[in-house]
Amino acid sequence: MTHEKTFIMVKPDGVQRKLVGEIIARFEKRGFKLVAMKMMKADGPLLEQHYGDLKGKAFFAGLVNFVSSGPVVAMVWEGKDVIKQGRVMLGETNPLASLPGSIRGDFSIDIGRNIIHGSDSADSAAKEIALWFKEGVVSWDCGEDKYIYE
Ligand code: D4T
Repeated sequence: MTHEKTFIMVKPDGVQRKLVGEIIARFEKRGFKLVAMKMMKADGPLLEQHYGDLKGKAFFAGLVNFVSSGPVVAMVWEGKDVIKQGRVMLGETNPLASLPGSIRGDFSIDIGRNIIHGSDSADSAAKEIALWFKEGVVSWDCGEDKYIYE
């Protein structure tokens, strides 16, 4: 199914380190299609919803505090198996366990500065896209699709 969608967010560390273009380029070059994007400051209530499953973890307050500390770039990417493939492209949550070639493995070291978020399941992708893009996403035909999908 080539219309699967995932939510990807470049966190404040990725924005400050000017990795937005690099990250977009990796998803584009792979063949995935960008269907929504915005730069914004995420406030506490939004992040508490987004990271709701992590309430109660020792790092939760620090996580919300850091991700709300500066602009993030929120995106929705579309394509076959994009949820799982996106997670592979990101690498492991702990950058030190991430292989070179992955985004975290190439650009980060500490877990609390792992520069990017990606949905981990179809259920969380649907919830996160609805939460961050209440206005919806853009549906468009990419002329290259016939050279990406057989
Ligand atoms: P995200 O959600 O950012 O893509 O991360 P993961 O899905 O890979 O991992 P997660 O939900 O377990 O963690 C969310 C976020 O919290 C930070 N974190 C995590 C942290 O600062 N300290 C920690 O010990 C852990 C486990 C990093 C990612």
